[in-house]
Amino acid sequence: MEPALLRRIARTISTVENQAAGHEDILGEAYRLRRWADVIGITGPPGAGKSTLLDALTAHWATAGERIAVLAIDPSSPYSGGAVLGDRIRRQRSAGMDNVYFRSLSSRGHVGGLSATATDLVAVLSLFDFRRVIIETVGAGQADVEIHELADCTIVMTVPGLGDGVQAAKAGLMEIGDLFVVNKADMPGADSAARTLEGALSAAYHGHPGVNRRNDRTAPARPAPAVAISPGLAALRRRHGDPGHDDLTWVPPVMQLSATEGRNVGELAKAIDVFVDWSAQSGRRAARGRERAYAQLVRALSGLLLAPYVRAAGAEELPAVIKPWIERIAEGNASPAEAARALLGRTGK
Ligand SMILES: Nc1nc2c(ncn2[C@@H]2O[C@H](COP(=O)(O)OP(=O)(O)OP(=O)(O)O)[C@@H](O)[C@H]2O)c(=O)[nH]1
Ligand SMILES: [Mg+2]
Repeated sequence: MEPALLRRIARTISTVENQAAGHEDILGEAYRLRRWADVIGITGPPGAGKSTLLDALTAHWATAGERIAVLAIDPSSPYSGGAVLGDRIRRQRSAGMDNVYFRSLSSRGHVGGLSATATDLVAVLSLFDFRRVIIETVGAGQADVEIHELADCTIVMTVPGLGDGVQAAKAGLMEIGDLFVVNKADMPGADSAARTLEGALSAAYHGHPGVNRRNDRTAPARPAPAVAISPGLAALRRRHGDPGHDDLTWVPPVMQLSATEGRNVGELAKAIDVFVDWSAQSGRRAARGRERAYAQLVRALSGLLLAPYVRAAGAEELPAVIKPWIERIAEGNASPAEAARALLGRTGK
């Protein structure tokens, strides 16, 4: 990308982040785009090789001429400041590549939460013709859960010797994966880790890995397990389809690769495309989009509704409209719920 374009992207993003003049027009345009960049989330335990894979995938797509953005979530530890980020992000292959844009994002201090900010960022990057946005998260903590609401495709990564995938199950990662990767396949134990993961997945999914069509002759003729449906299984079926009802369902594949050697990275890139296509065809992408829109609308509404009552950041003074009610509550002359109803009645006029 030319320096002028890079500056324009940076300027546009800052305008939106700082809610400076013109940010509403930019978002207005971005949210009217028919299709955004595909958001690829990479998650897994610390040290699994997420950054190395992110770098390899980015280089793979950028070499093919695609414009790729990388969003790095800085954990903002109060102890280490931002210094951790430099260590966590390895960009050997994609660094300096022309069509790669890199942006770090602190996990703290976002009005309306990290995913609100990240969603706006994806929208804005889509204005600049980015084909994909890749996000790495550690797979633990609230920030990660939020980011997964945004991902169009989530890659869950594990490595041999972590108790063979049990670790992933424990961390609640089994539920969010669209694709599973056993990284460091250049080391012993990858086969057994992959088999254990496949075993765990086959207990919840029906069919062969990848796209399954109803009456698919290649799918093993195995009846769907006749167990009572747990909330977890119900969530998986909402996400990947129910073989009893849907024409198109998805069974997450387990792939072995070596991010450092670049082995199977091209195959993973292909699998991501297959999943994203399935997701669009089966209506899952649209369904996720509606869930996202719902969460964003609720956030936007609460922001607007609360604005007259919220104390400005750093200010001592309470907004005049709520002062008398604060006194009444503090003196035992009204309950908070009564005060809230009275205040809303007032603004409703
Ligand atoms: N042998 C081998 N080592 C790998 C592979 N992929 C990554 N590594 C190494 O594993 C270590 C951690 O890699 P990172 O990519 O930083 O892992 P990460 O998951 O991003 O780590 P955090 O961000 O700290 O959670 C580095 O020393 C990598 O070189 C692989 O395929 N094989
Ligand atoms: Mg990392």
